[in-house]
Amino acid sequence: MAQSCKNYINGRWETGVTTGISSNPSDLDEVVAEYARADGNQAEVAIRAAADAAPAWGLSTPQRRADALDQIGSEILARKDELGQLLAREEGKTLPEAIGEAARAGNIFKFFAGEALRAAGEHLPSVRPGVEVDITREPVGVVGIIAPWNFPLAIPAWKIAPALAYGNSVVFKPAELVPACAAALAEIISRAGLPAGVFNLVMGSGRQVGQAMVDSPLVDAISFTGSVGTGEQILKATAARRAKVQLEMGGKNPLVVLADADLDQAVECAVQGSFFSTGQRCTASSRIIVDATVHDRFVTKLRQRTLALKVGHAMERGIDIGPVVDRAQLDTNLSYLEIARSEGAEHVAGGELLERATRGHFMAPALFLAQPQHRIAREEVFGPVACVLKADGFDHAVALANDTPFGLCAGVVTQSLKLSTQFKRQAKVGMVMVNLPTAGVDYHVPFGGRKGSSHGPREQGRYAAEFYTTVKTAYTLA
Ligand code: UN1
Repeated sequence: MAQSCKNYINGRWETGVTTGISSNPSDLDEVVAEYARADGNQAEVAIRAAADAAPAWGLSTPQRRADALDQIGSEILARKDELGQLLAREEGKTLPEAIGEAARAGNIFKFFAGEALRAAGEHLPSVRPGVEVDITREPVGVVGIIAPWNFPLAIPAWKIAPALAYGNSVVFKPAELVPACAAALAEIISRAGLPAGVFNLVMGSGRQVGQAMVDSPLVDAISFTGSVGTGEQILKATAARRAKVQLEMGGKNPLVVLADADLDQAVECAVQGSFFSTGQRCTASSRIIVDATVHDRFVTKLRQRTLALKVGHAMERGIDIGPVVDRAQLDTNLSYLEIARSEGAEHVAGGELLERATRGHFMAPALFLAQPQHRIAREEVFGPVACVLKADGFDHAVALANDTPFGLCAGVVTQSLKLSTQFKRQAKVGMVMVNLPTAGVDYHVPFGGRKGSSHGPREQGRYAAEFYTTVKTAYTLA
C-alpha cells in the first residue's frame, strides 16, 4: 500500500508543488510512496524557517539536545524491523541489511545524544600577564543536508544527528528515490520536542531544492553525499560564497589479496565488499588486486562463490543480493559490462539480467579480469560489478591500489603483521581494512577519504564536530 509523504517545514507537514512516486525495485508494480515535491521557492521557506530557529536552538542546553536525540535514537531502535522493511521495499537492499541499517541509524542518534553533553573546550593561560584564553565550539548555524539513496536512513542520520547535537538547524533534502524512508525519519524527529524550524524536510529535485540550498546565503554549511559531478558543482558554488562544505563522493576501492592470505577469508571479503548491497556503496571493493602466486586459485574460488550468490526480491528469506535500485543505474551497470568487453577485459562470471516472480531490476553480480588502464578498473560503476587485477608482489599491489583518482578506503588480506602494517601506512585513503571487507563501517569513528572521494572534514564519531561547529577563541583580562 502506497503511503503519502509530505514535506516538514517550520513544524508543519506541507504538500508540495508537484507529486512524485517511489517504487519498489524488487517489484516495479508496487508503488511505495507518493510524495510532495517542493520547488526552489518552497525550499527557501524552509531555509528561512531554519535560519529563524537557529539562534535560539544554538543557545539551547546540551541536556535538551541530548534528550531529543536520545528519544529519536530509541524510537528508531524500537522500530528497526518496521523501518528496515520500508527501506528494503523502497531501496532494495536485503531485509537483514536494511534492518541492520535502521539499527545503525538509531545508534548514531544515541551516540550524538552523548556527544551533545561532551562539548568540551580548552582553557589556557595567555602569553600576556593577567589574561586567560578560552577555546570553545559554537554551532555553524543552518546546515543543508543533501543525502543519497543508497543508505536512506544511516547517511541522513549521520549528518542530521551531529548537526542537531552541536546546536545547528537543519534543512534535509533526501534523494528522490527514497522519500518514504526520509519521511519516516522526519516523522520520528518531528515528535522529539524540537522547536519549529530546527529540523525541516524538503523533498524535490537537486536542480530546484538542492540548488536553492547551495545558493542561499542563509545556509551556512552544506553536507553532501553523492556523485562526483554534483559534488564538484556544490564545491564551486559554495566556494564562491564561502559556505562551509563537506563532500562524500565516489570510490574505486581496492581489496588487496597478498600471497600469504587465507583465500577463503579473501573470497568472503571480496564477495561481501563487492556485491553485497548490490555493490551500491561508495565503500564497495570494485578492484580486487591479487598476488600472481595465488591469482588463479583465488579467481576459481571467487567465481564459484559469485555464481552461488542468490539474487532476488529484497524481502525474500535467504537472498544475498537484492535488485539494482532503478532503471538508470541498471543501464549504467550494463553499459560498463559492454565497455569491459570492448576494452578486452576477460569475463569470469555474471552480468545477466535475471527473471524472478516479480518484475524487478535483477542482475547477476559480474566479475572480470581486467588491466589497470581499463575503464572498469578506474571508474566507479556503483553496481554489482567487480574486476580482478594481477599484482607482482607487495609493492606492485600497493602501487596498483593507489593508482586511482579516488581514495576512500582500501582493504588488504594477509596473515603478515608486517605487510598489513606497511599497507596501512602506504594506502592513500581515509580508511583501511585488514582482513575485513572494505564496506560496512562502524558508526562511532571517523568516515571519509582523500583525493577525489572526499572534501572537507570527516563525518561521524567525535571528528564530526570539526564540520558542525566553528571554533571561538576568547581572551579575558581578569
Ligand atoms: C558502509 O560501507 O558501511 O555512500 C557505509 C556510501 C557511504 C557509506 C558506506 N557513504 O556508500
